[in-house]
Amino acid sequence: MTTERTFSIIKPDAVAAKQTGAIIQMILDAGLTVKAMKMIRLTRPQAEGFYAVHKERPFFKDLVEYMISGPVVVSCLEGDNAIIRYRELMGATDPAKAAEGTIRKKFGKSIEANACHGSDGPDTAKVEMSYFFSSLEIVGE
Ligand code: DGI
Repeated sequence: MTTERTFSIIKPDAVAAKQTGAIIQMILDAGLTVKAMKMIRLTRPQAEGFYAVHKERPFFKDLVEYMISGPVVVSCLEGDNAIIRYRELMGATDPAKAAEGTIRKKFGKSIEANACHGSDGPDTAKVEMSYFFSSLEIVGE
């Protein structure tokens, strides 16, 4: 087993629906540890930069509008194989296709307003954590 860190966003729909606490509890119950956490409101350039990989996709403009529509809760999570384990806990991108017991099945409203984000690999996890957190803000660094 490898201890890893991953980056999470509780997205605007879930924060607005007062689901932040329930989602954090699901993360903790899954055995992941929170190493850093804060609530922020993304600016347009921050959201565009974060999702730059999708900038040619037809849904990019809507995705950015949605991500800046309200506060989000960003965090660094740690645990054995944290990246894949958090992806499994989130469920499929489209909540309609997400497995029972996943965050997106429980709280996702649509393929866009899907409650949470989690890094998809070790390289993106590093980039995404440093996009939002300095090492001073991460417990144990
Ligand atoms: O890593 P994921 O969040 O599961 O999925 P992703 O990296 O493929 O896409 C990033 C986000 O973009 C996703 O959480 C929601 C949005 N998205 C992805 N595919 C579609 C989409 N939004 C719309 N409206 N339509 C899509 O097909």
